[in-house]
Amino acid sequence: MVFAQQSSSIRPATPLDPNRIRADFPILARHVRSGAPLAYLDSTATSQKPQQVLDAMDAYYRLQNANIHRGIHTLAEESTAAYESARARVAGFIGARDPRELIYTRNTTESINLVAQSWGRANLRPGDLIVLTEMEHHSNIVPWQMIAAQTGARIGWITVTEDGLLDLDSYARLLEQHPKIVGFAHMSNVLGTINPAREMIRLAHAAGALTVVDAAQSVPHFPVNVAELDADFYAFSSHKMCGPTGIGILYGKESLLEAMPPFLGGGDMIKRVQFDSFVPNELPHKFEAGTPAIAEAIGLGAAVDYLAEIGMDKVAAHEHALTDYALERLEEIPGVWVFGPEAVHKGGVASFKVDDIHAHDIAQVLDEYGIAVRAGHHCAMPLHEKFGIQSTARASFYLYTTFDEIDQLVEGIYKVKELFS
Ligand code: 7TS
Repeated sequence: MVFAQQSSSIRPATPLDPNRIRADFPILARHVRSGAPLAYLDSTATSQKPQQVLDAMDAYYRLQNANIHRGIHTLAEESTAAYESARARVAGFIGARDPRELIYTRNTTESINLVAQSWGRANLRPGDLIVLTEMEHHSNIVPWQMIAAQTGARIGWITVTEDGLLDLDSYARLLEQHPKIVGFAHMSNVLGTINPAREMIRLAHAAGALTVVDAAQSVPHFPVNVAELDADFYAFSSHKMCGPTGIGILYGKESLLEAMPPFLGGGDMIKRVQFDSFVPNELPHKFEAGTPAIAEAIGLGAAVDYLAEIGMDKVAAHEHALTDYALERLEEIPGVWVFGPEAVHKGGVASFKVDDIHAHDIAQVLDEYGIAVRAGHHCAMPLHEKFGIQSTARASFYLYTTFDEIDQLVEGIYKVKELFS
């Protein structure tokens, strides 16, 4: 039998008091299963939402609800102003020069599909090279496989090293073949690796390629500035950054978006329609066909205000302290192996295996103790295949995560080991 040891790990300093932050998140007070306090360690899949976001959406539906860009009555004007104000605040949050460079989509997945279909159909020819990395989420793989099949383009892969970093030599070799576009995750949702985005974009541009960055795990977790990064396209989801589901962002440089054909057709995205033709609308509306997720955009605006008020540098430092502590504590447990690089290269993600116990069994036992982790391939099957791993359990951290929850996880893993020994 294996017992939890009294840990000698020291809790690193953090600029945030997660217990104060937790007061903003009603769901975190829940108890689950047999009454265990919830330890929500699945924020990489989706984050929890603070009262401020819930209130903004509730107030919108109670007081302002109307369709946008269509009416001249008071409610329509207020709804439109709130929807556009949220866009401007998100633009400020990521350092975009102009809110017109932000397209509302449903999520990261739709943002990347928009680039692949709209930019890809107009620009990719047979034999053209698309460069991706082996650590991508399916949402930055499948849209490119689809457009490659449609256009005859091919995909080349930046390899991942044994320690979970990108092999930049393999990137250099691919760049010598002059790819048209390079797509990569700013931070991996499995390994936690934070990739050197600025340098990778600089190298892509020097080789004449555009870049599309999957920012699903970066914008929620550390400060980003798209203008400094010089990113061409930058895609992320509201639901992972304290906002509601159903809304995401595609940032694109104005000149690129201007030149791209519309993605979806319908109302709002046109200036004029005749029986035989249409004239697309101005940016950003050209890419926003139909009635959008208005309350959700307003919720995303409130989420961005919430995170900005706390300070993304503090969120990042808190998660870094948690990750340091979690990796140290997990590695104390006999038979536990953590996937990915050392803490210094990593955001708040720990994907792990325990002996040869199946990840779903781990997650199920942990759930009995109130601990929510994800188990599986985390929508990165090629990465798991490369490393010969079926699945891992994954704990992930956010601004409301406490050191006590990590201790709770460690205790839970000892219980798992006990049960399966
Ligand atoms: N890219 C990365 C790096 C992600 O982590 C995710 C979601 C996506 C893209 C897709 O985001 P969506 O909002 O369009 O679905 N990641 C996860 C995860 O790790 N577990 O559940 C969803």
